[in-house]
Amino acid sequence: MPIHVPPFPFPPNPPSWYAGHMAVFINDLPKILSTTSIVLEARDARLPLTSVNPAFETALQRYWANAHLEGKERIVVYTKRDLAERRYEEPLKRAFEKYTGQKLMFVDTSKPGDIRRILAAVTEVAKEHEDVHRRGELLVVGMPNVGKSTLLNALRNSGVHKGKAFRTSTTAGLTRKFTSHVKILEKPEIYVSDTPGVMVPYLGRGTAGSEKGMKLAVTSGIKENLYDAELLAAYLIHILPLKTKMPFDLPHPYADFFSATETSFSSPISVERPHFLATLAERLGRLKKGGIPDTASTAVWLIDWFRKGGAGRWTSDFEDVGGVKGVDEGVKMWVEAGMGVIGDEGGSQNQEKKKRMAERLQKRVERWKRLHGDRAGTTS
Ligand SMILES: Nc1nc2c(ncn2[C@@H]2O[C@H](COP(=O)(O)OP(=O)(O)OP(=O)(O)O)[C@@H](O)[C@H]2O)c(=O)[nH]1
Ligand SMILES: [Mg+2]
Repeated sequence: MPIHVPPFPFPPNPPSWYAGHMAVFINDLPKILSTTSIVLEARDARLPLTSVNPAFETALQRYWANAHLEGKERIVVYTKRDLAERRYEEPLKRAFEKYTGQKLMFVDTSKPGDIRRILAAVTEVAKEHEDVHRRGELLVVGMPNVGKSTLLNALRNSGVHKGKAFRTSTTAGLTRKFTSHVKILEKPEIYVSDTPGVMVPYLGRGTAGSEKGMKLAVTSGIKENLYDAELLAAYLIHILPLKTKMPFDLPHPYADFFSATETSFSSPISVERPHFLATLAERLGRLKKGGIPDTASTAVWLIDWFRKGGAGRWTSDFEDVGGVKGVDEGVKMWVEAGMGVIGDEGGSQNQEKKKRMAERLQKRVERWKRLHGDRAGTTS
């Protein structure tokens, strides 16, 4: 029997998270780019489109296009390859090359072989431009928690056999300051700079914006506690059956969900009807006084389980175009729609709003610098 999946009741007004340190970094980016020879843009392989921040694209186009400095290159790296579906890699490579000219690489930062491939690509670029840049200056950029600091530590370990230089965390937003000048290779000489993850200031209107936020939240790409855990768990429960083919053998939580929902799928799943969470809470023995299932703590457990790959490999963003066979079409549509840049409706009111927003951001930049000092030479 085909499963009819009703739409998820997304919450209105998706929260975004554009912290002071992000505004500071974007503000300083032109200056930083002037001394950078290689930009390593990190994205999350589970969310090939959602994890792209158009701010970097804009900055590169604006500040590198007329820089009169040859030998500047960008390398796009999708991290967390171990958690994503491998069959998406080749179609994504082809589509991105075709529609954006970007050459993609995929990496599991814990795999030395993957890290050696990235280091080889970086070395090749540095060598190619040695006559222009005596040494390579690499800047990593990307959305929060995609694995920028981990990737730099791994490159350094592979290149100069040294330990961790950058702090890492399972939650988004650890790196808050620009940290420059860490050597990752002797010959050719290559130095790297770590940067704070930068979110998009506005996730977008309606379901599309809400879903973007939820996807980032379930993959820990957005500040913890912006979303209620039970709401996120409900979203997870909603998307997992669409993506994963699992045997229906209990005690797999998805199997529980599947059998629970098959009988109740005719009405929309709502956060108030947490069948699956209650079943799972019982199975996990997470009970409150009187034997009542503790769905709140079970929701946290479920999200953690998913983030660690419990549901298996998972790649999103192409559901609307039929999954992996629709990658070409999905990337094409996304590029034509402006690569995730949220609509510029034009008009004087909009211009006015933009101006006010820019002024507010500038104030936040100044305040953050007053409180935390300037970026140069600081570490976090
Ligand atoms: N499974 C998996 N986890 C990874 C990979 N790379 C990084 N991580 C994990 O992702 C989490 C975030 O890593 P960080 O290096 O702190 O991420 P970041 O991009 O520097 O984050 P911010 O500084 O907050 O922007 C950590 O728990 C890492 O262990 C990977 O390839 N696979
Ligand atoms: Mg970091």
